[in-house]
Amino acid sequence: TDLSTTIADRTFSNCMMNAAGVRCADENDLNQLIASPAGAYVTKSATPNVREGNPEPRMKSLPGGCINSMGLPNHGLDYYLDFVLKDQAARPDKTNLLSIAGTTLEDNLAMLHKVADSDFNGFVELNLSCPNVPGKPQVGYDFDRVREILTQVFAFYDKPLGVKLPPYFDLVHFDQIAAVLNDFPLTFVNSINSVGNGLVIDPNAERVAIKPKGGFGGIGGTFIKPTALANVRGLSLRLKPEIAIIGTGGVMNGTDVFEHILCGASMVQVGTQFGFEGTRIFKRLSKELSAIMAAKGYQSIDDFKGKLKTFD
Ligand code: RRO
Repeated sequence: TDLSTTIADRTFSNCMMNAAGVRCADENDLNQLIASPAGAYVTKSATPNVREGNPEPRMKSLPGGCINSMGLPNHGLDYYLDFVLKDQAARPDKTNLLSIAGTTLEDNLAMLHKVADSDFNGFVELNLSCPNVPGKPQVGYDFDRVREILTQVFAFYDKPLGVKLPPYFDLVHFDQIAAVLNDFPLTFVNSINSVGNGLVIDPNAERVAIKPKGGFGGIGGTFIKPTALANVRGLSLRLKPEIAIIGTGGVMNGTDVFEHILCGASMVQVGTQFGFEGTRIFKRLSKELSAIMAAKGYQSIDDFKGKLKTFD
């Protein structure tokens, strides 16, 4: 079976990759992704300068999931831009993703100018959905602000760019975000980031599980799959066809990947479970997805992408 996928004019040898933030913060992590069957990698969301992030403990694993309030710890844009430029020179046929997450519009514009002026020809994933920087709301929930940001970005940025979105929970919000996104030449949208500001507690200790923000943090893992699928499907039904969808959220096994693609995803990212298993997960998921496709007589992901059936 053929697990390759295409977004815009770029072909990826495998439709699975890491989700930003998980095992992608330094060269060692990124080199392991390059050596794996993943079809691409995305780098840890970058800010203009090095950031320490929030105080520890800032991540807690749970059965089937996790809560995090990392607070955007990263090596700064130059580190990731240097890495992707070197990799691009070594492997010119590969497309990878550079995630940026300025905490202000000015930071995002400054980083995008730097990327625009560089030789980078991969995809930028503009993160509009980090839930964990104290005092900074998730931009993706402010539709007018998203329009303002994209207006300023596309005034000068003309390389492939997508946005990482937070989960939406009302169909009216799907309508509203899609109406904004459809007004711009986006290459992709990635749904979803972690489900923001959940609270995990330890009943024995009668205490929260992580330190930042009084214990509130982004939730990933099995519990968020229905929300992720709803967002992939909801956006797939509303976005113009030129905008590809990357599906992220609750992917533990090949069936989960299959479901994301049925909902309309062209590429599927793995966060929490990739954190648990490391790069060996891509071999397992590839085997599991291939087995499902073979049993159904599907040769390529286009045979079922977006073809979810309803009762209507
Ligand atoms: O670093 C983080 O706290 C973080 C980010 Br930027 C994000 O986009 N999503 C998330 O769950 N954590």
